[in-house]
Amino acid sequence: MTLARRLALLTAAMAGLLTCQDSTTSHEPSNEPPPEPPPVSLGYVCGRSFDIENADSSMLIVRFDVSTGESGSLALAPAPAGAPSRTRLTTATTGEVHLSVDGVAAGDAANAGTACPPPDPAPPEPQATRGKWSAPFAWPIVAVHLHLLPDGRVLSFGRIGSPQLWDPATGGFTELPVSTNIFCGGHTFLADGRLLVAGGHISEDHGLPATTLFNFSTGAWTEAAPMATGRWYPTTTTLPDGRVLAMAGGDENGLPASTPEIWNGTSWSRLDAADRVLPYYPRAFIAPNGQVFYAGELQQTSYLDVHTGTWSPVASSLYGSREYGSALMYRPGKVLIVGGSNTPSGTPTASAEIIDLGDAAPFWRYTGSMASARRQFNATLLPDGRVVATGGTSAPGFTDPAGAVHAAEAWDPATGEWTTWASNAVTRVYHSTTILLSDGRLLHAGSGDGGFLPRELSGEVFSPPYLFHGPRPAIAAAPASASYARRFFVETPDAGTVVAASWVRLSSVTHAFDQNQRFVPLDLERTPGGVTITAPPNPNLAPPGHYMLFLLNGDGIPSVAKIMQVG
Ligand SMILES: [Cu+2]
Repeated sequence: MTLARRLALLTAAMAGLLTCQDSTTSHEPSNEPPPEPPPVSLGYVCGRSFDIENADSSMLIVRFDVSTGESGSLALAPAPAGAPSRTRLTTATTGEVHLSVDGVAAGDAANAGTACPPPDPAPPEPQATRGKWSAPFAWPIVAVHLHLLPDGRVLSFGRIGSPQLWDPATGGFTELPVSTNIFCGGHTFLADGRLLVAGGHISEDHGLPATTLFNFSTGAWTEAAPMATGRWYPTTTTLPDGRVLAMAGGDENGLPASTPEIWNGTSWSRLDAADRVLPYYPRAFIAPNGQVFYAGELQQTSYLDVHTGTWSPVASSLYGSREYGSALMYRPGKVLIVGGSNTPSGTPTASAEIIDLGDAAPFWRYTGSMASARRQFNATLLPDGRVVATGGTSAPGFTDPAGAVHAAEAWDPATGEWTTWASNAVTRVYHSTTILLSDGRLLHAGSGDGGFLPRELSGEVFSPPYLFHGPRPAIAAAPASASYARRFFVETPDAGTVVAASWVRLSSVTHAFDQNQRFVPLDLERTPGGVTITAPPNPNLAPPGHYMLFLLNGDGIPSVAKIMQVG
């Protein structure tokens, strides 16, 4: 302790004594000197980043409070001999940071608002702004139906040939023969991670009533009790209680399968009250109120209450019908519909609309338009909650490859704007598919096996720009499962710089619509050695099943995901 510090303490103690002599209250003078300031220093770096130095030879836990209300705690590494340790803190919000250790102030630093220099002094490579496509690589079948399994592998099937399992880690394929023709079925993942395929192919517009289950842990297909009617081009939706709704499609006789059915785990029951003819592959999502939201392709969007079988109108979308457009729920209760054609095989649109089902009176409004009009394309969620459009055609007609769009485009919900990214090599239109892989890349495959198109026996992998922006945060450990409204701890060596976390439900896509994907932002608190995440309060926001857990740092760079079972 310095002499000045000792004198200051002595003066303070004497002042305390003098005060107490005149006092009739019980304020006893404290013989304890005020605690020494922790051996910690805080300095602003740039952006929302600060450096914290620890001069102590043992690990220290510090608490940080940002003037915006954000707070958390961090573990500071012990100081190596002769120099303090340094830990980077990136705040999620912009404000002054106050540090403390065991309630003792340890420093303040304002956010000076300085822009961070680019991570590399060299001019940025084009992939840092536009991303990068791999060369096409052989795929044994046309991947008309594409799914990310709970173990991170990829299942695909099409019209010709057996289903194929692809392991992104090795690039190897495994054939998985199935006895039912599940081409043109609808599919979604059950709460336990098995894939349910409803229906299948007899001929054009004529569907099978089959129920086919795929177990990723055994690689086995099994037949379960069939539906009451055949379905060709139906949609299946995993309900908040783990049951599955099957809607629409063509039946065995080529007539509309207008009565929805519900799978309870062993058998189907008809929802007669909900009888309604809908176009193929309805774009359906679980809404925050627990009902099924029908977002198209019809212009009139509506809720289906599966408990009563009642349809109720929500709002009419603005553009019109969106045949072979895409749709997704980009946040719980927020839906994007994009592209498609207002008349059958008509000229496609580049426009996109959004609705927030959390509004008192939800309504559709336009967001930014894509650079290219598209139909027969895919819209896919990224770990940061943006949406990428891939493939499709801008030409009128059912699937004219002359209008093929090769550029990927990314939509940012924060701005409503689309950004054009790099172009892939292969024309992928009708029967093209795209999914998010657990390493944050996209797999784009399929096209053909219909529509008088070439059979594209290949896949391409897209690395979005965020994979060229510097080191990725890592997940050292995360629980295998999570329960609603409960907290769970995710261990990461990058706790100081992780500012966001998300769940992305596994993809199960065909015909321009993913019946399973969904994006759920997660609340996180930085805690020593990791982050503590609070799961959403109920299954309406995240229906039971498997999700990729991503951590994202302050530069928007995602970790490799850990796949968790939510329920
Ligand atoms: Cu088809």
